[in-house]
Amino acid sequence: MGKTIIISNRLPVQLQISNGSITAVPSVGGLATGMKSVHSGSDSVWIGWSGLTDEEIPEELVPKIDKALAEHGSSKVNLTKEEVEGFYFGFSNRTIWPLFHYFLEYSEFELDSWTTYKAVNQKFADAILEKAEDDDIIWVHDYQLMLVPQMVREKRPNISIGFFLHIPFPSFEIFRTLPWREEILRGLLGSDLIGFHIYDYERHFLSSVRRLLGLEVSFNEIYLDNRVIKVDSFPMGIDYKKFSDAAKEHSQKPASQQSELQQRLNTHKQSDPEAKFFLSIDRLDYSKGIAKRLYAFEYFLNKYPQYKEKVRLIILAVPSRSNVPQYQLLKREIDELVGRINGEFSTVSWTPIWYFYRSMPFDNLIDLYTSSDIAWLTPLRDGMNLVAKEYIATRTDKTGVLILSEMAGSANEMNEALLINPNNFEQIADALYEAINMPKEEQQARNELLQNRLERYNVEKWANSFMTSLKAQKERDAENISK
Ligand code: ADQ
Repeated sequence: MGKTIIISNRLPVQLQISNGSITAVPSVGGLATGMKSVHSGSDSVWIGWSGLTDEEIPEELVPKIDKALAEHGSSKVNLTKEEVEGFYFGFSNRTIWPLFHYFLEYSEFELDSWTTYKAVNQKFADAILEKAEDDDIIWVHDYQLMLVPQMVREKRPNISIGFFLHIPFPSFEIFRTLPWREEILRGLLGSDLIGFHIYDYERHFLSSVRRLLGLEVSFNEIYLDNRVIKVDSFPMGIDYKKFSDAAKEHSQKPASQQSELQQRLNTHKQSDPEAKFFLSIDRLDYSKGIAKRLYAFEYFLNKYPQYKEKVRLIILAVPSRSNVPQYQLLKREIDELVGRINGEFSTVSWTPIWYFYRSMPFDNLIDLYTSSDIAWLTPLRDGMNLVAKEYIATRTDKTGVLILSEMAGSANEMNEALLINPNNFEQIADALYEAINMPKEEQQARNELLQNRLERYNVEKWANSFMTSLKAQKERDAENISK
């Protein structure tokens, strides 16, 4: 077996350029962590975009940047500002992202951005081909790179290629509206193994392959040009230990070492031991259902007025894709809603919503997870949703209630949470009431089951089981060829 080549839109490191010196800082995201067991040592390379366009990188710094990236086993694909515009902000985030999250009305079908998407996918494929040997294993990630598997296959028919989609794959009725639907399917089918978070996405994909391409599909295998392509689900986990260890350490910190945020949270708790914190953390994205959640909160305060001055909703929204008009509109809608609800309900001693629009350091994330009685996550569609899993991992004394949308992939594995339909305000208000009043023993019994599962199926396990399945698929193919 040769080396492993991982490909994703963004590299797992961030470049920092100051006064002519370059540093590559590893990203802390779940994907980078999960891939550690796959991407380590000298027998793997990660190919992706650095986050800086060609125009932003001074020519003379290129060798230094390449060297800094190489130290982290990374290699960059160069993209111009125009390419990022058409490929990333255009086709990826104005066409595929809304469509695959069932926001058909937001999806723009523009020939120019499709053309750029194809050209940039070819750039990624060329970067792989430059480094790939026949016995290498290639793992392509996510919706920005769906044409890459076939582009590589054309030049290297025998190489082993896996693809994992981090977002939902929509039902046939939605997917069929895409003008370039066949090309996308053919691009993916260059893989030997195609992975999704859950069985439903797998099923939708197989149905589109059958109905749009007329290919032979048996159970979870597709037959194409003497190749067998396997489709399977691999629910992504989290770095459980990192979150539970951080929470344990956090609980032992003396007050003098606590963050300012933590001290404020403590002050509020101490002033009213019956007060409850509801927490929601998401990228500011229409798929996450933040606006609906605010309306549901208003509904709850009207239905259960006894909780006025008792509950507080903490919303942490991380800025995301702010170049895309839909995200700018959403930001405005949320700003207005928070203002209106706070204006309507606030008293001199109580502000119902605390709204943070920013990214927070890891320690503050832990402050929020460990201080919140209820995590309330209501995506309208979400491939998985790792925040739900992170919240549970930080509950060292096993208390806390998770209210989770049934439209999140993670709901499949988190039956012990209170699962809700994010469009049903009545049900949500009742779930909040139930969560506030849930006996401690019941919270602990539910969380114990959840924690055991999350600890076992952590992100490393996810990465390893995908790789094991991909290798097995290759071996089977090799046996078939030699027969
Ligand atoms: P996302 O849509 O980004 O991921 P999610 O799975 O919830 O959604 O992951 C968000 C990550 O960002 C979490 O690890 C969280 O800790 C971190 N984060 C959130 N707010 C933060 C903040 N303010 N500061 C710092 N970090 C913050 C996509 C898909 C998901 C799928 C993942 C993984 O949309 O459905 O679960 O990929 O496949």
